[in-house]
Amino acid sequence: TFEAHIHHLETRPCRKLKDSLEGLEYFVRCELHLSDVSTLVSSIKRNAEDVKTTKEVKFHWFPKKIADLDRCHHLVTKFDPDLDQDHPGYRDTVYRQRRKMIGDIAFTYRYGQPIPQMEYTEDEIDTWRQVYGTLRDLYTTHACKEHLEAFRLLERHCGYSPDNIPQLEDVSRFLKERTGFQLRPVAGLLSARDFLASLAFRVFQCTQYIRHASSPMHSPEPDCVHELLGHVPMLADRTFAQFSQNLGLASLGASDADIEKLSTLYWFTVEYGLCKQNGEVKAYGAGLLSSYGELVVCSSVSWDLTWFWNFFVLFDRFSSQTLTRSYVAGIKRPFSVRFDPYTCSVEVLDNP
Ligand code: HBI
Ligand code: FE
Repeated sequence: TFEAHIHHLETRPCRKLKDSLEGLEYFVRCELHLSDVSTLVSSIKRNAEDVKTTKEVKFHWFPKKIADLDRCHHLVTKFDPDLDQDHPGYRDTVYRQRRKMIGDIAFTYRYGQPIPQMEYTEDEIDTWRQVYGTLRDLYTTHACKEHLEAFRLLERHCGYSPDNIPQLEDVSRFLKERTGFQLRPVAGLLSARDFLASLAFRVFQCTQYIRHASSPMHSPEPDCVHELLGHVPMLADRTFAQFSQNLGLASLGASDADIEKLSTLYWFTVEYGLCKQNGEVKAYGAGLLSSYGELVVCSSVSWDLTWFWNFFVLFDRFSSQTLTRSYVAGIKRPFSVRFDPYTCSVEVLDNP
């Protein structure tokens, strides 16, 4: 079964069979997946004398090479401090100016440039110190082993410490060596389509500003605490890196509805994923690992809840296999994509 949207339907007397009362011509304009066209046509053919079709192929533009990510910069402004009245920085013009200044660095950034170094203020480092100290203590008992292992390396090699906000360029170089992932700066919450597209190229779009000082333990939008403490350590794991890239590849050129599905999958794994290691519930989702309140409660979660089992299954084999089979297989595209690691570009293969 498949879905088709009829935009126009018209019947008119058949020109060939003018004298016959039965002969009608149907003129239909509809929208459907290219991969379903042949099924539709053959089912109509069973009832109609003759079927003529013209088609207009329509799918979303997507980046084909890594430098095309310069065009993937569409932000969702819902949670940014200029518009969201609940944002802790909404009434703080100094904060908003600072955040805008850091955001502008991301807007002018082009692929291939080094990520500009940030000089953070004492206040910003102070916010960092508070979250860092609190979360780091919790990791020992609450974080999955992949996160813990990467965190140790980041402290040794990348300037992760209570008194220093790591530089994105250093972190990017570290990840590149570990899993081929790299960072690029982004000005705020990116659209799901652009965000997922970057993952296809093993690029993680990373915010560089920090949350408001009045709320060190929580931020309504992604900030560098969320990215550096939550996402980055996981991206240093090979299996997780492959999983992330697969999500990204599945998103290229997908319909809006399929992007929505992939975002949901992303949400329940990359952001809020839990897993069981040596009989204990551990967090691997960045939303948990970067938020005190959520990290504390997640280990008291009852593992009997079946929906948590689903997270576990996804985590345990969250490499290509599970995803490709169970989820990505449900996403229909009139083409398939293949990543070429030598050129960091995507080959588009037309399905026959
Ligand atoms: N944008 N900067 C940024 N950071 C994220 O973690 C992020 C994003 N946009 C969308 C997103 N995450 C996901 O929640 C999914 O919608 C893909
Ligand atoms: Fe995130």
